[in-house]
Amino acid sequence: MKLALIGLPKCGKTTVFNAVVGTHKERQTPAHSAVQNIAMVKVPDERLDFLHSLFPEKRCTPASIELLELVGIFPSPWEVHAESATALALLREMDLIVEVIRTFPDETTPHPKGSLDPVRDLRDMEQELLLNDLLSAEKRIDKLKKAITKPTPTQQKDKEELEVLLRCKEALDKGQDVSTLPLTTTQQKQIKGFCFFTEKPRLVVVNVGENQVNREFKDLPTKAQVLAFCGKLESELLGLEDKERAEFQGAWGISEPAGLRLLKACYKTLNLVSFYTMEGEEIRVWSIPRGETALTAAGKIHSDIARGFIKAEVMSLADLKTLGSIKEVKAHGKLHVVGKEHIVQDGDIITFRFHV
Ligand SMILES: Nc1nc2c(ncn2[C@@H]2O[C@H](COP(=O)(O)OP(=O)(O)OP(=O)(O)O)[C@@H](O)[C@H]2O)c(=O)[nH]1
Ligand SMILES: [Mg+2]
Repeated sequence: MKLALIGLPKCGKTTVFNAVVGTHKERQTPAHSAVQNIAMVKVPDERLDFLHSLFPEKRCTPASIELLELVGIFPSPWEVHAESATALALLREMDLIVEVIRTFPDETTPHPKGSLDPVRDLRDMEQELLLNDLLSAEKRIDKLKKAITKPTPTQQKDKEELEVLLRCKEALDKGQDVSTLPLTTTQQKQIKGFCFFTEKPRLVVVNVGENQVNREFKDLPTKAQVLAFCGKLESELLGLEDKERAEFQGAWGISEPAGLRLLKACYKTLNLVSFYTMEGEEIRVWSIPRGETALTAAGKIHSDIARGFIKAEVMSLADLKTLGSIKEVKAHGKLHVVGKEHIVQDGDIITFRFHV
């Protein structure tokens, strides 16, 4: 899973990045100048820790997320980055976009627009994403309009693609996201290659000042989940020892570290469920979209497991926790044998039986 932090210059993207990643060794050296920071973040998972406590001899593999901080996506009169085009191309590859906006005052680093206005900044950012989608759609529409006048082997396909792109353009012209369009699966496939920004799940992070730590932002013009935290405080928090950190959190009224809140919000926004496997020497967590079947889960691990799927044995992590051991789970009839159609629940522990 890949996420990118985007925002206006000096809105605190690096500070938010540090608050999520800490100073850990997961940091990597960016391959592009359009990427300011990049890291693989291990997702903290209490359920995985619990399974590991039952089977300490097994290797434990947590989920990880690739987090990027992109530079200069938003061309504006005061700052145009040469890397904008690369940053936009990279942003198209992301599973989720995190929009960072700033409300912290800082006289030494003034807001590039001269004042603090989160509603304006979010609107501008959304507008920029939307305009970029409109440009991509229009470019292709022009090409297709010419192409369909000639009797080519792809004429029919081109006509259908043009039809769906015209609908996207119509929505974008009205300021609506592509994600709001009711499209058939075929139509979704037809526009998949464009990786429209307004089709991607988004999260908003308000980087607040030290005097606004528990402020909520309910009036922002977005349907996305909004998280507010003070990036600067949160990154300082990560540098502390456990005891000190707990005191610090308590004193500031921070219930959960920002990094963890952000990761949880990502899972929620992407509508993912986690399931666990404990085969062989390894305990591992996997994610698939909510509502998917055991067959999809099998395919997530290996195409062979999906191809040769016979059945799956499923228990819930909650039952294992309550009953204390797999033996007790079995004794209470809580280990279920299911077929391909089983809808995977968050916290399922699955053993796949397959034959290839
Ligand atoms: N007081 C305060 N200052 C902050 C906060 N977050 C960031 N800053 C300061 O604002 C300045 C810019 O923060 P960065 O995190 O570098 O912002 P950025 O968006 O990564 O900046 P660029 O990548 O250069 O565009 C730094 O001097 C930070 O110390 C905050 O929550 N409170
Ligand atoms: Mg930065």
